[in-house]
Amino acid sequence: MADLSATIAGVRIDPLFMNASGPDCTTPEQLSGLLRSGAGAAVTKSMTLMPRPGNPEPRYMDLPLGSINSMGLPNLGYEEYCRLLPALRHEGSKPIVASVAGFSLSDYVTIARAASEAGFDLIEINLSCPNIAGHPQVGYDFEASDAVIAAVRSVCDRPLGLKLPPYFDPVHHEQMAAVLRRHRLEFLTLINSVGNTLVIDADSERPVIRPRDGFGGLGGEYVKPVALANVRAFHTLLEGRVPIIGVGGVYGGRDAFEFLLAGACAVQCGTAYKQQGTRVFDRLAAELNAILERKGYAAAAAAVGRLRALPAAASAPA
Ligand code: RRO
Repeated sequence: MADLSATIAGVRIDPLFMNASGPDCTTPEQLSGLLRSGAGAAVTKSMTLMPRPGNPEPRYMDLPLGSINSMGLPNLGYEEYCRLLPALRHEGSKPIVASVAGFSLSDYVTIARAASEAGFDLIEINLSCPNIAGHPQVGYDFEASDAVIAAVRSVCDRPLGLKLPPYFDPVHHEQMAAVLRRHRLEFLTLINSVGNTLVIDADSERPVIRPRDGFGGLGGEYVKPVALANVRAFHTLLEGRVPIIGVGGVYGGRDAFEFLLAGACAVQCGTAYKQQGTRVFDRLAAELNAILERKGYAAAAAAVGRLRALPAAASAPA
């Protein structure tokens, strides 16, 4: 059996799989189910200052190769998640990750401080919710991101990380990496759904989800190459110094192995968890173990960032 653990800021995640903040991690029952499953950690739905019912339905749709959502941050509010934490601890010793969202700098500070004081094992600051009208994704504004990171860092004693949106241009990878180098961060989670996509049902001639005229975040197989590229870009730009949790299109052990090669040390699962439930985690661990054993890796950690270069091209005949 290969060692499937990851360690982030001293927090051991074994196996290295967890749910992505998003589907089915809002209620105490859902979080308990994750803690009792084969996942190595559980992540909460992004929590806001006040409880929210979220956007009108339909707001999630399975697609042939993934999903689209415009959930609109339905959650119980940060005070309830902080209150629930001691009871969730009774489900076992797995790390519990608080996902934090906000509509202002002061929201982020209030919630991050409370989550840190409550004792969540890791705090993941969501800078990339694509689905709230009038609130652009913070991660696409580098100055605003810098300000949020500085402010939450100053009130957060627990390991702190960011969940970033996908970037599509190397200039943006470099600009965000420059921001990240200015701060102490224990991890990055890459990537959130690809925001503001539109899926149309040709039969009904309508969008498949209701909110925001059908615009929503795309997940699943569609986004895996985007996610791998973002993991690779930040792993390279930050010289492997900041642990990365990869997310986007993980359905099997082979997908997870690709994320390890790109530079992730742990992996989250969003659409596949939504579609298959908690049993997905046992399958992911078994499949990743089989790949690592077949390839002679004693530990998942040994594969992190080990993407090989293509061999040099044969020189053209003179
Ligand atoms: O709740 C959502 O609509 C949502 C969030 Br907070 C997020 O970060 N990413 C996403 O795809 N949906």
